[in-house]
Amino acid sequence: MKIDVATLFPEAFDGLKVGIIAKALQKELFSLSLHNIRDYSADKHRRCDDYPFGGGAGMLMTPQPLRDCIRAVDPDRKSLRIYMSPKGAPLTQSKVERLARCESLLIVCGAYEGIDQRIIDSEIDEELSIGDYVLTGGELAAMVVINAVARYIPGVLGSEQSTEEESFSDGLLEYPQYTRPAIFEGAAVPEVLLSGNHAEIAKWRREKQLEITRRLRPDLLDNEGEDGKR
Ligand code: 58G
Repeated sequence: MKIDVATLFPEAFDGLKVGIIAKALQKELFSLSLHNIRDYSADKHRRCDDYPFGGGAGMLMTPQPLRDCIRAVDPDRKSLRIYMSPKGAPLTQSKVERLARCESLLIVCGAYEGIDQRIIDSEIDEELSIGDYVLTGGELAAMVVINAVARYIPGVLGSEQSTEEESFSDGLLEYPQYTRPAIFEGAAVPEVLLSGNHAEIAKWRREKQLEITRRLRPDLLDNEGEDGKR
């Protein structure tokens, strides 16, 4: 998997240079290339912003540097081109799985009050949102996508961790988990987990998943899981 990012703030992606994602980049399990949109500005002052037609507060990203950056990075339109935006389609675990199956992604990060609509219309394949809130730039949202996608790349997670057996893989919330000691500040681990009866443990976990999902996220039970996984 190859991931390209177009951004005015490549330094923001230092946030990916720690932990499991950093290790995966070192191991070259996927590549991450950051492209500074400002380097593509034809303006003598390298400006990338301009006033919105029709008026209104704030500035927009001007189309020329974005178009030239996107076309330089992905000249043959081989990448799935994503623009991070609060009006994008919500990012879900099943969308993450689909993105992880792509050969290459190009994630475009906006700034100011957003980008010229003509760039979205002519250069972007998908507009994605990480949630119903506005950020000052698309960088944090792009890092969320990259982090979530990276977990599906073979070798990124340890063999003991799995993307199959986790929250959302069946459209339900996770069951509660416990480690040693068996009693902590007077609170005991549920007896069944110490029983060694794996059928009983599996049954208990599934019941807990349903109970917790019913209580905290009943909306998730309305369908049969995002991709009919239940
Ligand atoms: C209003 C203000 C609309 C992604 C700014 C668009 C990006 C939230 C998300 C923008 C983002 C999200 C400029 C800054 C997009 C542009 C960017 N905010 N919820 N902000 O995924």
